[in-house]
Amino acid sequence: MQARSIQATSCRSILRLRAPNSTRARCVTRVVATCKAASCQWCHYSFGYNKSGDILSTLNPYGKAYLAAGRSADAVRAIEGLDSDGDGFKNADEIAALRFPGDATDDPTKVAAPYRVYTIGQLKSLKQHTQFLLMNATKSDDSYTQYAGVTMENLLKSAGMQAAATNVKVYSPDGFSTFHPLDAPATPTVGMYPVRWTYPAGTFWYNQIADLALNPVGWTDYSSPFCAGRTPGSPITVKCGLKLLVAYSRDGTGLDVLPRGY
Ligand SMILES: [Ca+2]
Ligand SMILES: [Ca+2]
Repeated sequence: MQARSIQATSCRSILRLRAPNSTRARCVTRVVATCKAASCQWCHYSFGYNKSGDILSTLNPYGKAYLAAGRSADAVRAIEGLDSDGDGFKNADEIAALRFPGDATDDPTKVAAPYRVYTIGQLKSLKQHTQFLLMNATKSDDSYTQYAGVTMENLLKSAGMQAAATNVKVYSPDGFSTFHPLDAPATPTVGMYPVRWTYPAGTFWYNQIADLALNPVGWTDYSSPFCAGRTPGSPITVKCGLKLLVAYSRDGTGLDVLPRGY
């Protein structure tokens, strides 16, 4: 399992580096003064969801070289001997070392931070947490859904979080990231989700206009079996409260994982 996970990390990194918008995850760290909300804004403040703007401004040197070479598997090979970011290491050597060939501050001499890989079985051996909530999305449908997993707080405790730790940053395989303070600041901001926090209890709302099962232009999926028996306006009770959760199942079904080999 661990070996496969390492392989997966490698492939995902290569894919991320091959993507023209590969700078998102790294740049949010370095331009945090500009992109305060999330890494989405690194591309979309200059290249919008409506595809307007200057997409070249979102590319790092490796992305620009990849674009110039034709954005293909052949393009990756064509530029592998270049040192796109000018840090003294060829692109291929950086990719092989799981470093970033478009980031001059990152190179194969850097030592990876300590990490721990969890299997699903190991996650299930930790204290479990289940919560039903409205998944309120911006670019896809909303849904009432029940998730099961481990709270981020308990996962970090299990992993041996350092006492001096103040926050975590969660990366998705495509490079997006979210920042989470361990504790809520004195003045929380919109969109900030602390780790050690119980979120306000929700209410179950139902509207036929919103129901995708009844209205093709609706926006809410009520198909979860955990919606059964709930009445509009009824409070949603979650044992131990809503938490920041590392979930592995949704409505009783395992969440998607990368296929073998990725
Ligand atoms: Ca380089
Ligand atoms: Ca580099």
